[in-house]
Amino acid sequence: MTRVVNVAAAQLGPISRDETRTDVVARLLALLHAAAQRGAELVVFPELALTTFFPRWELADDELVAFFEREMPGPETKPLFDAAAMLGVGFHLGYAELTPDGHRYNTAILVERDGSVVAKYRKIHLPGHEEPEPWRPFQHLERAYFEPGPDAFAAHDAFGGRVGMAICNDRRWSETYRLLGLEGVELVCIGYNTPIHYPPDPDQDRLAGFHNHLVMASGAYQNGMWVAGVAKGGLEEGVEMLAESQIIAPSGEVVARCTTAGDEVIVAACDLDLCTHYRGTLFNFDRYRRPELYGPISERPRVQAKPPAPRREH
Ligand code: CDV
Repeated sequence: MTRVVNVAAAQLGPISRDETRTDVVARLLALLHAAAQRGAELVVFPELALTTFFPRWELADDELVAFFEREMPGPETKPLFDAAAMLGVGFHLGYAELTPDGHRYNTAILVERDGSVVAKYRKIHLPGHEEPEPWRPFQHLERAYFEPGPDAFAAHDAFGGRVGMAICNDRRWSETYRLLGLEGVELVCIGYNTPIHYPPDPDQDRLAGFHNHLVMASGAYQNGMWVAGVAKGGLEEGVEMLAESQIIAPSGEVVARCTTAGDEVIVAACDLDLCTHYRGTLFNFDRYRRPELYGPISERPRVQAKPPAPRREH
């Protein structure tokens, strides 16, 4: 018996600052229904999918909390859970989480086809800066607005397989996929918000799409897992965001890819048993890895190169 899961990447186009949660949830519902009509069982939404990408601004505390969810589901997001249960379609959703004791995380949840929350993941690798940097054309204040997730990458038994989650910048780090792979993850859901312009080194701008594909495809191949990478793309509040959502097989091949920078659904039949082809052969972790020699990966680097000064624009 094959274990094929029909996975949808539900890419979002830009969300403006004045769009309400209700407006955005209506867009998510339209994508969920479109995905269900195409046979999807799991719909992957992007990082921070309920609002505009607010870390681009320096915000006062009262402005900031307006972008956060105190409960999940809450009154505005409940229709998504109800629709999921009614359609029998699960989803993965990124949002800004404010805990009852005041912690702020960049979070994603995995919801099963009956509308129940299977698992929560809080972003481990937070990019950007802690303080406003006025030289930048826009800010990236994730390190000011969120605490790093305290929990390790994990595998969850869901959708007939082992599913993992990572968020945006996590996808650039090989440790993310390897740790998920060691947990037996067969499909990893990754939402992202990636400004194409990278102010500390604008030479990287032209490579944004290439790097996005490179890291997710190599992570899939080197760990024998499916990767669903899903963007919030397009021109959002004056900042061009990378789209190029894609679903990648354990072979490293892209099996479905968005062709717009707007709201768009792509669907792929993901055979989870393909993972064992790679993990049972070339990437047989137990047989071929040499973990006794990998200690420095989990220690702080002993020799640290001095980081370069940011290449500011004039
Ligand atoms: N939301 C993100 O984590 N964005 C980063 C940008 C800042 C490089 C990313 O890795 O795409």
